[in-house]
Amino acid sequence: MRHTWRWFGPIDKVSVQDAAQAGAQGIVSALHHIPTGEVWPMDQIVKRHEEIKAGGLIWDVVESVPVSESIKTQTGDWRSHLANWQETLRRLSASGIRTVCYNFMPVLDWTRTDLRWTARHGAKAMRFDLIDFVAFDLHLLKRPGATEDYAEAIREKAASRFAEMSDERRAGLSKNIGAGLPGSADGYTLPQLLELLQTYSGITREKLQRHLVDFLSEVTPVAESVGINICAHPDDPPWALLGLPRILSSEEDYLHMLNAVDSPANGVTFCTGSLGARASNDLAGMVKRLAPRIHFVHLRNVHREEEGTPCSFFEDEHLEGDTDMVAVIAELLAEEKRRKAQGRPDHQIPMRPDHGQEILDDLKRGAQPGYPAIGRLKGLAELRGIERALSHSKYGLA
Ligand code: DNO
Repeated sequence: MRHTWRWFGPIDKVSVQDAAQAGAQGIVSALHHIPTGEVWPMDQIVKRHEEIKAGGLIWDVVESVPVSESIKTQTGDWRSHLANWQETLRRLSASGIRTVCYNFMPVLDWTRTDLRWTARHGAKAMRFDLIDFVAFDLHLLKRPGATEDYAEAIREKAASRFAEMSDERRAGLSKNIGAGLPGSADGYTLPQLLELLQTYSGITREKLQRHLVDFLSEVTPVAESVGINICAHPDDPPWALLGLPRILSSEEDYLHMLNAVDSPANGVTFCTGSLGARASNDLAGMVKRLAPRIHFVHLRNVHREEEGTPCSFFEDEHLEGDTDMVAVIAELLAEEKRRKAQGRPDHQIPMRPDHGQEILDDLKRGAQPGYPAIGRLKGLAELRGIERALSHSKYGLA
């Protein structure tokens, strides 16, 4: 695998050089300052390449070129946004990029209720608390129709949780959920969020799935012609939120999108952290079955705190939690071997240690939530260790 590391650009408190010291071979980045829907200016793309080179690495993967809400709902300027997305692909290809990640989650990108929850030994981890989330939906956002989405027992728990919550916690919850986490396209105030939810009122799961297929039918031929692999990130968490449909949460969802636009360029960002929050997802099996179309991998582990879906979960250490990381990596290595035998130019699959708990000096650095230096370094080191052992010529799988 190619070991990559997410860098948010010059604002990131963890530098490219830090990433190189941590063992990364390449960088994952995006032009987060360009408004969603616009074409990425070539000079800005070139500048980002140069910033990364100055730190001693190269820009391998783009995460993400955001897909606008207009494209997802097929309203307003969506056709020009689509043309801009295609043009951005052409420009990225001209600059040497071969892998572009995106997601198709309506309104909210990845969602957590706690950004710095205290885990073992005082480490800080991200967490999703189902009851807090429902309390937010029912009592802070006050989304019309929300009551029908939850069973009575959950509503009762949420009501008493909300009653006990301090004003500070209430404000923090709204910020964590509405304002967008690092890498999300946009952040919203509660009234803006409610308004945006309205724009999805007629959009069922099936309709959103059709819109994804329409999007892919337009962008995949361009990706293919310029030698880029595009790869859809799963929903995080992998279930419907705030009454919005989510359509990339399971193997079945992925098979639907891959079969609908059956080109090798149309692929998957396999994020074990996102998919792992859904107990019915068999991650190693999914890697095995989706393998030829996996273009990018996020390795992260979650610990599900209760049975069933949806559930509360927290982001565990990379080798702890509910995902069998050894099994996942073994399947990925098997795929790399197959690709090599087939002569595929993309036989080395880019992966990044996704997120990390804040530990040691991370607790003082104040990096982007989920993206500390040492917590990720530790994750990368552990994951690399598994890879090295499994591919050892004498003691490994080979
Ligand atoms: C969180 C990330 C997401 C991801 C986007 C991809 O850490 O995995 O922000 O980058 O959903 O488009």
